[in-house]
Amino acid sequence: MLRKICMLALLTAITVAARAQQLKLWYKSPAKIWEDCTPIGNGRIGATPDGGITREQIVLNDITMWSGSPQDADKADAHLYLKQIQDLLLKGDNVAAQDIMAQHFVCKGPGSGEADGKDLQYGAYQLFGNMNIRYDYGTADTTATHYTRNLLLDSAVAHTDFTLGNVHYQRAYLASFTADVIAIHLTADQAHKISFTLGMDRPERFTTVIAGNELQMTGQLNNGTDGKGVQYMGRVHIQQEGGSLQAVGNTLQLRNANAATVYISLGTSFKRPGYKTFTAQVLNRAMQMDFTALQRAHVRYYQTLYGRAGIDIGGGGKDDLPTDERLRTFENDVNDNSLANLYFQYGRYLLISSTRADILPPNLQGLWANKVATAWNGDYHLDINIQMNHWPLEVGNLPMLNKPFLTLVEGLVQPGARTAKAYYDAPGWVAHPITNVWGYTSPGEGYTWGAFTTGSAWLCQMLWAHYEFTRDTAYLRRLYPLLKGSAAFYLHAMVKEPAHGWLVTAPSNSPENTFLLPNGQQASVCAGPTIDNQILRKLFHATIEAGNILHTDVAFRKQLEAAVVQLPPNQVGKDGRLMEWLQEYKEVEPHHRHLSHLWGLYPGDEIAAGTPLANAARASLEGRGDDGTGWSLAWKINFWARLHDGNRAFKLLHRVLRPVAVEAADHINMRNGGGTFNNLFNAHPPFQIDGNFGGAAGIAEMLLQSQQGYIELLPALPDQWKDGSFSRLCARGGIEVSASWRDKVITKARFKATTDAVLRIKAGDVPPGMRFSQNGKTITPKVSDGCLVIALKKNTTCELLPNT
Ligand code: FUC
Repeated sequence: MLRKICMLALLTAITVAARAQQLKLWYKSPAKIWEDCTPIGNGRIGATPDGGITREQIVLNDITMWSGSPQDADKADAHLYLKQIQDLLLKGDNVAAQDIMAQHFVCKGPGSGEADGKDLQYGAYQLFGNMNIRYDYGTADTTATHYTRNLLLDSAVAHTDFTLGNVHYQRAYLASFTADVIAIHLTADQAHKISFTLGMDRPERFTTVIAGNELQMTGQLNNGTDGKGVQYMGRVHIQQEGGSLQAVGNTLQLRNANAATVYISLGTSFKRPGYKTFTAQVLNRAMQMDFTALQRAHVRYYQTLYGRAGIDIGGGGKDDLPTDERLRTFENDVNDNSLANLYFQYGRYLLISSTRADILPPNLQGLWANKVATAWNGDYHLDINIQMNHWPLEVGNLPMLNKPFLTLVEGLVQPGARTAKAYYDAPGWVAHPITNVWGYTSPGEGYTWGAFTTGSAWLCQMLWAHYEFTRDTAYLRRLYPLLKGSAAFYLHAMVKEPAHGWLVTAPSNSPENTFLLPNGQQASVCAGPTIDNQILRKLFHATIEAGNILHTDVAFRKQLEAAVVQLPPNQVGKDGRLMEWLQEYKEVEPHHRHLSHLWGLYPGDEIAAGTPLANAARASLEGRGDDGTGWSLAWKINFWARLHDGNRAFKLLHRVLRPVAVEAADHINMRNGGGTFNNLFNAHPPFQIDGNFGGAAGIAEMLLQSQQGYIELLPALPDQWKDGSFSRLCARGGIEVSASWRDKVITKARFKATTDAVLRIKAGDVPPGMRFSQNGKTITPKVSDGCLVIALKKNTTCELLPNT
């Protein structure tokens, strides 16, 4: 009985701890720049209201709002030059190899247009449009008091509240997960006080009309050939209580209403030729519901995702400070533990809000863009960015959000097979460092960065991670052809390097980095950069394991087994650092933002804490320093967590949360200056969402790891996080883990199997004086290889409890 009570108390403590928080972003004044605005989104459409008092701008987004079109950017006879390039690289004449590459081994045509591809076939993700609202308070004095603006993470609803002339006004904004519209609800605590004029526009390519009571915006983006690209339509309806509504020019004007709801329906022709009917149907259906019903359904659905995991770093926090002030305070005073809770859940919130089954994965800005020419075309970069966007997904218990990513990668197989033939005369499929929604797989337009060859294998590793976490064999069956096609490509495309007989990729880059050849010349193209070797080891092992599980392709597996041992091993240089290239080159920029050669430490798993290679990785990290762009800082949190250095990981988290100046919004900084905008969007700068996701993943990595075949509890806990708990983070092997700790020592934990699983816990992470319990009975785990081992059937749990 007592045990049962203990168990109940444990369960309650863990879930309550995670739920007790009211996590929100909040501010005392309207947004001054777009990066102050609170983002809402339902995975397909979204908005960023600025909360203006007399004028409000609400940027609207649709994740399919892409210019450009499918294209064949492959140079069909590139493979004729491959051997020559490879020979030169293996001889050490990288510069001569590059000269040939500049002509023959880049894409055909302008590619991404040096990150300015809006009017090219490459295209760009862009804003849908702006909704502009002019409020009329019937008074010249529009000074507001008691102003607040917030975004509630528990409900995915944003608000603006203020008092003006003794009237209290409230606006609520949501991007409904269930009704698929954006809705804004406006109320006042006195009758007849809601008056506004509402219009829509965008910087180019749009027409607005009023049809009946409906404001419509339509247009067509450039496809980069004849101008006839993606078509779009936005529809806006206002449902009012009292007052009068009329069309004035191309705007809707509401006068003296008691309350109003603005319903916004957005759609494009991207994979939806019937977008006009779709937007009408969605709008009509949504308007059957009043705002309260709409909000209730929205919140209920959202919480089924959001509520799947949480953390609660105890020891206080400054939740009562407005978020912008809070960031500034945290810069000099790290005693704000609940900021980590907020940042972790904000990452999960952004992920839930920016991707949705079978549409598209979050792009460089997730779902939120306020320009037509988004930085780097707002595309999908395969040399860190799209992968980082998915890092918190598995550990953060949102595995279902993996689908759009899988669909995007599946779309690369066909064009990637054409690219594989054209450049390497190889079977299978390959993609280079950038892609878009049109299946771009060709190399980039510049060989210094565009020759990176294993971005597509890295995609496979990410998709394989979903299997590692879930053990879902139906999923594995769908994934397997992708793995096989990718492995087949590299198997064929690699060559033997002469010094050791290792199998290497050639040509390739260590992403975006440049080195000095022994003769002092600078080069970027190389053979067998460390990252390629690490990624391919993982890809080959994963493909072998997958083939094994699915009982298929014995002969192919044998080939992979023979090849995988011929990949170059990780090498340590004279200076003790892990080598980034096959040779010990000096890098041109020692603090370069990419840390590609540490891939094997994170997200890979071949470098484990406490090993000599981990020391080399540490030396490399020390060499690169603790500054960087937003995503680079976020990556470093994960690296330090994997090295089990919690305090250093915390230092990097602190860096990620460094407030950036307003000017950072419009300037690209490639070297350092990463940090966070007022709305907690990560700053590369400019805004780039990968750092948000990398940061959230890093926090989880500090609390739980499972990449070495066993669970590590609190592997990198900083001194700052003395007490706390987390709930339902996921470990590989289909296990949800919840735990509490005090004075940095585990006090209780719970493990739930989401499939038939073998729970393996690092024995050293279980403090003395604790026991395992299942169904109220103490159980004794087996001990094997330094782990405590317990078999768990699907949907069963076991607990780790204090002995008394
Ligand atoms: C890679 C990075 C840049 C930037 C871009 C979108 O090229 O090297 O820093 O994040 O992607």
